[in-house]
Amino acid sequence: MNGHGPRYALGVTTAPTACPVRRIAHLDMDAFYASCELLRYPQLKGLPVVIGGGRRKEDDLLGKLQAAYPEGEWTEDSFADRLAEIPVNFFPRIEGYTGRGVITTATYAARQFGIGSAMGLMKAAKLCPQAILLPVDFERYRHYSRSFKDIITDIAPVMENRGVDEVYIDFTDVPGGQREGGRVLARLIQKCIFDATGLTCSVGVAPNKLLAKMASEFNKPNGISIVHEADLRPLIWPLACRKINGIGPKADVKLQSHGIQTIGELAAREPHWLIENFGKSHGAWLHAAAWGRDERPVETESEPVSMSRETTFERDLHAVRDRAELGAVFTRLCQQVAADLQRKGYEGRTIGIKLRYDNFQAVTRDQSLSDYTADAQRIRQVAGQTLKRVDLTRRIRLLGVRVGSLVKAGTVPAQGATYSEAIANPPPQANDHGQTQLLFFDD
Ligand code: TTP
Ligand code: MG
Ligand code: MG
Repeated sequence: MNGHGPRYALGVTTAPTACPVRRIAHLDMDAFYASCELLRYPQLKGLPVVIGGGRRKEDDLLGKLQAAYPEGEWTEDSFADRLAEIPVNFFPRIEGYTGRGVITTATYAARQFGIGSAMGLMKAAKLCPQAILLPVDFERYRHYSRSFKDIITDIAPVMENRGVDEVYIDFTDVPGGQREGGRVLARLIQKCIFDATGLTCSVGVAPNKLLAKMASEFNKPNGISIVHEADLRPLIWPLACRKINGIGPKADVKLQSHGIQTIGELAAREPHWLIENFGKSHGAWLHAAAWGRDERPVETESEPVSMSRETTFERDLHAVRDRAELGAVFTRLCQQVAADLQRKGYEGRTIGIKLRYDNFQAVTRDQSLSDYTADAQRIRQVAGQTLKRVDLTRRIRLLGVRVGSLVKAGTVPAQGATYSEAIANPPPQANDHGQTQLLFFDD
């Protein structure tokens, strides 16, 4: 599994455009964590699957397979490549679950049984004992999160991150962004994300963020809904007030105590009444929201401050025993970061590595150069130096390469001395890991 993507500093804000018509999209991935899992276990498609809880002893799939097939058909080495072949009946079921774990999400098949996010696993076990239970793997979801967002910004650059599986996108000035109210561009983005990742998402396009966020839920999963101002009365007003992003359970209880159930009922209240009862700013906001008014801009992040690539191994690797494999992965990560930098037109002068050990402890090391680079070999060489400063006697779960202190390529004059970093940086500290220290540096 690979992860990559630029890191951004907060900054630039885009102001809403008066003309052409403002079209804002909200895109949300469908059953996100579960869909990421189904990419590696396609045999579970269409089945009730829930994601939650920690890794349990009884979830040891390889152990179960080896016990069932003692002829040595299933080995640790080939396991990662054969996940799609694991028979469905080997997957752990939720039945009999005891503990306090909660569900992060469930497939749409599981939702038919009334299972959903934030529900206790024990309750879910009662609703649908045959549901398959998989543990969470945040690194995997972060990887796909970065992938789908990169695809979006390649097509429509004004994107605001709203968490792991959703974004706002300003369609207003994007070619095709106005066609069919945004449907054409929404369809293109859906297709590009699906082609690249195999994941589906739902998109709502509307005059502003508030309405777009509601619209993206109208046709889940894998749907598109287009909302115009004129749709307010028929489409939005019949909805419960809770559908407005910003009206939480408490505010809803209070609204209900005043006999306000739907957004239409909220819209019918006089603004001064709302202000009297809910305070000046909240009351005014409630009124504006009920009338579908929202001027908030789509806030992009400014220039990336770093770009990185990382990979989580399907089995933990050892610096000496898996040296060739690790060396090859390391080189590939450097090449990928270099390609990312070149594609996006950046160079960096801080080169770093990240390691996560088998006990999940993570370490990072970096080194700064006196000049800027986007060259794979150079990144590899400097990243290799930083590896001397970490413990390589322990098994490694994840390896990452990062280039930071970025500038737009070509904006810094070339330096005469290439290796003056030897002066700028103290030599790597003494390494007491003996035989492993030459790893990666001599190939
Ligand atoms: P959501 O977008 O709310 O849900 P979803 O993507 O699973 O399903 P939908 O098709 O309805 O959009 O959340 C995104 C991910 O965030 C979800 O896959 C898991 C995680 N999450 C939690 O861990 N806990 C929660 O309570 C919720 C709501 C989500
Ligand atoms: Mg989602
Ligand atoms: Mg979401």
